Amino acid sequence: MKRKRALITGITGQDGSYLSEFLLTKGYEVHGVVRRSSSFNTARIDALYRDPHDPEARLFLHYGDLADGTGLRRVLELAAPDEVYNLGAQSHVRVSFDQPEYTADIVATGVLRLLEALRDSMRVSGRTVRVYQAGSSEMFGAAAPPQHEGTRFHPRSPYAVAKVAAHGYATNYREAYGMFVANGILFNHESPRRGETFVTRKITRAAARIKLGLQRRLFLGNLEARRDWGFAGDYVEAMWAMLQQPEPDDYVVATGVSHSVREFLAATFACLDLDPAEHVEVDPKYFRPAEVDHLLGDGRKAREKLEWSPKVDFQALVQMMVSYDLELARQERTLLDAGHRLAEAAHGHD
Ligand code: NAP
Ligand code: G4F
Repeated sequence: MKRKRALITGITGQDGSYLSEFLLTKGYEVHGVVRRSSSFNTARIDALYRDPHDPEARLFLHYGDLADGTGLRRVLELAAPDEVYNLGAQSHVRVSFDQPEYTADIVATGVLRLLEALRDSMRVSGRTVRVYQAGSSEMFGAAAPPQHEGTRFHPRSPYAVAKVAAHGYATNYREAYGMFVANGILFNHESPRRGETFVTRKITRAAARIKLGLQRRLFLGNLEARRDWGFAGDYVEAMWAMLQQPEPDDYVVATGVSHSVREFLAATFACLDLDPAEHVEVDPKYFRPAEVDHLLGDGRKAREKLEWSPKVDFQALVQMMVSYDLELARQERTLLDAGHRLAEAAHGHD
């Protein structure tokens, strides 16, 4: 039987790495769009990569950017995917207030570029391609919890506004051209691979470094915001399941449990027997011009139609991230201590 081929934008990100792993395990040939950068940006997928000359290689990377429609068309031609997962984004909400135009270009117009490229490529090739669009619970913004597929969007940041536009484009291409485009509305999902400036990873990384004497203080913003936090490894399975359905649709993916940033902080510090009061300070620099106070997902539709439910709960997620960051901190400590010993030895020879 012919191998299925998937193309992933944002393959170097948190979700892209878990999704690649998942699809490779399922027997897919996986193609990924990688941005050119002055230093390597593939750390999260390096373990999956094999030289393309290896006949066993099933992961292929292509330079591309959601800002560059011509390049996307070329990648589509080369990869000839059955499924496209559009995960690429400037995904940091706070940064979107500093770079609103860029965020809109990648998060909203980037989707339009991809859908247009796909529409043409399907017409020319006669093949059908299924598309996953990475929507976000941020689109709900100020809407009262719990939020579900029918909840009205009330976006509170340039990022969220752009995701609402992207959601609209995806729905429009479904209705106008009959394209199979599924909108995932995913609530926050984290992991040891989470970017270091999102609040969960910022906390687990800092706590581990504090424990090993590598830093003393942690500065955070709003501690009262509540999020429905799940594990990224679970959530990518829901993305795939959406593209295996007979019809494209919209799905909320969430745990149905929310915690405050303060609770995440307390759970993390408790794992390491540390007291947040001794180390954590609030710095208004991290407040947002408009905050999203409470995200809590009602994921009944995904449970029923996709038969998806999360396997990792809040406490297990915190523990997983703390364990990983503690190991990283240990490595950092070891290097630092070895450096000190070398410096002392060198002094001894002065
Ligand atoms: P992430 O770790 O920030 O990864 C974003 C990915 O997008 C990276 O591979 C990044 O490449 C790539 N990218 C950035 N700008 C691009 C551009 N101009 N063209 C092509 N690719 C570009 O995000 P994530 O947490 O994996 O999230 C994946 C997707 O789900 C995003 O669309 C995000 O907005 C959405 N989402 C995430 C969550 C969550 O809680 N994680 C929840 C809901 C929705 P570099 O590695 O080169 O930077
Ligand atoms: O971890 P965050 O930056 O994630 P946020 O804003 O919820 O966005 C993430 O989840 C969305 C899904 O709902 C995704 F679409 C999006 O791409 C991204 O993955 O912030 C979580 C909360 C916020 O209320 C923020 O104000 O934590 C609060 N917070 C408090 N101190 C902080 C900090 N956030 C960050 N990043 N850094 C702080 O120091």
